[in-house]
Amino acid sequence: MRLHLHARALVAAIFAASTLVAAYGLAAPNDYRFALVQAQPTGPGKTAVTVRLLHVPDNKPVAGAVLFESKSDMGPSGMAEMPGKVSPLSADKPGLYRFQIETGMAGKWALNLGAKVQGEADTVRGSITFDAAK
Ligand SMILES: [Cu+2]
Repeated sequence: MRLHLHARALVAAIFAASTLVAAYGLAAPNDYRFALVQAQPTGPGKTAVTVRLLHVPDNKPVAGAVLFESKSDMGPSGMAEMPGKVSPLSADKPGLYRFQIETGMAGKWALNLGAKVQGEADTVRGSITFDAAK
């Protein structure tokens, strides 16, 4: 009898765990979106860029993502070969991510990002466009 109860509890636990995995497994990297919050000149040829990472289905900001890849170039101005050095800055709110970018030329720039999000196996990728002043 005891063994029987334990077996049932174990089956229930396994079922609950697999349901949980299935639920999380449904989240896909394209459920996420990067959005520009602010691009602010911080000196000659320098721009501080703040982005928000959103979970699109519920429109909630995603905190604690690890943005392990950040590259900037002038692709939106037809100069994809012109890079800008990107350095991470600390952001003051959960779900916001900030970068200092060496934008040596005024115009439209792209910031291409790759992130690891909690509970998401695949890398989340996205790109935003921002304006850099001279
Ligand atoms: Cu350029």
